[in-house]
Amino acid sequence: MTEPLEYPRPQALIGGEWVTTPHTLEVETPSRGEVITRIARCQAAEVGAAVQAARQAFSGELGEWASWTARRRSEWLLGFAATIEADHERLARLECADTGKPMTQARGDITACARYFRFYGGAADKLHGETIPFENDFAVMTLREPYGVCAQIIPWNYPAQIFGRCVAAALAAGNTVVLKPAEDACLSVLRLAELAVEQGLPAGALNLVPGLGHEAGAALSAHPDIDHLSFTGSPETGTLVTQAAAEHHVPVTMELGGKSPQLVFDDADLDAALPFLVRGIIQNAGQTCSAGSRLLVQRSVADRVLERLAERFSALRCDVGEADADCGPLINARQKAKLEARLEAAARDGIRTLAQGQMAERAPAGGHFVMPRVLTDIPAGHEVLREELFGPVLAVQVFEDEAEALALANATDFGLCAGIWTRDGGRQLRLAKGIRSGQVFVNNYGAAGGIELPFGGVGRSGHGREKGFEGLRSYTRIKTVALHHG
Ligand code: TXE
Repeated sequence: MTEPLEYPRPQALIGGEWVTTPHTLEVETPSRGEVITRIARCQAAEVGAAVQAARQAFSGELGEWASWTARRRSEWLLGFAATIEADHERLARLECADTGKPMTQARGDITACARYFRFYGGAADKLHGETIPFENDFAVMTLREPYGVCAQIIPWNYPAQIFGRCVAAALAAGNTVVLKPAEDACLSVLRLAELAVEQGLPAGALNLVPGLGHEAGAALSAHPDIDHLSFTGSPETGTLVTQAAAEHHVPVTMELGGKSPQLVFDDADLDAALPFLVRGIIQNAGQTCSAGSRLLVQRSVADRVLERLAERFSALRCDVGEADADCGPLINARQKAKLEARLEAAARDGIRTLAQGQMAERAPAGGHFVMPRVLTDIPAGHEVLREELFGPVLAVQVFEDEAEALALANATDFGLCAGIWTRDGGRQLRLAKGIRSGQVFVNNYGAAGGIELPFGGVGRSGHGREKGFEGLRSYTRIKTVALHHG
């Protein structure tokens, strides 16, 4: 028998203390649509206190964070990776209950979270500036300094992974953090913060202000005393956050989603490609910024690919996260209603559902499920080709040749990822260079999440890079010191 799941406290973490807020918010499990616990509802007052604590921790007035050397930070982060691994199953169960994602995916997310702490722990004491040859009577160096107080606003689709990506990098570089997790899913993040406190992270280094976007999120992005802001979410909210940060000239990193294509040519290894075409869009029920939501397939191979895709999609089963089926629910009723309205409009416009999955037998009712599906016969420029649907919906287009494939791939305001399936080496390189996006995968998709690989978008997908060493650098700024020694 599985033990009952213990939920984290419905509080905020401010200056090393767990703080109760006047109001709290309900947390619903998307798998059943039932309330399972509550979280704190921070507002401007708590956000202000958290920023102040982070500032004091950075300047040395609070706790001992400011005195920690890079090596000490490295040791703490490496130790924290092990702590996450030791709490792996509980964290995965929280992530599964909170987001509805299948247990296997939730476990993978916690493993990735631990890997971020290990990667950035290993990198913390290897980050350095340079010396620059200049005139003979000068010594010039660059110092790579932390920004100071980093504000981080993160979404609900990968709470633990994005926590790892942002928090581990910011702390490794010596910053302090005020993080606003998403109201729709943040239980794993709260548990991670509990573990960080237990493991002796100095007061104020990490502060957590759960709450609503237009309250806690807006207060944090508009706060005059933050030094850097990292946001992951929708382009619309990204614009609001950017505008608020611009008031105080705060640099921002924006990770805003995508409409990423996978291109399949007639010389592709279809056996290798098919699992990636399916997984690329059903993972996390399609609620993944880097989802491969468009399939561009060469006409000469289109029938064969579509037939095999239809077989696979028809065999997909949806169920509650704990049942570990192929696909879980969407995060909430609002996202489900939005997607269903778009699918109904698509059907009215003559778009055909080639195949779709089904609910598993005996799956409990009440969850926010939308069946994974493949759409074909899509008029050029239709909304389902342009907008991020954020559901398990693959939109198919057929192309004749490489030039048309490239034009279709780039016919989007987004530019986050792309997959290219072909054995032709010249074409691999031409397309990798020609596609407008932050990541390109050749004969794979996603590189297994590659936490070491810089990640970020162009255009409406945002700007700035997280993950990998590039992500660590982006939590620092360069100071140039020119020393005239005569
Ligand atoms: O996103 P929001 P939502 C996309 C996806 C999805 C759509 C809407 O297409 O369908 O966004 O999702 C906080 N000031 N992505 O409404 O609003 C909010 O509390 C400051 C892509 O959930 O962008 C949460 O913590 N913050 C994506 C975070 O912003 C505000 C992941 C994201 O919420 C705020 C999620 C405000 N005024 C959604 N309003 C990806 N890139 O992976 C909200 N927030």
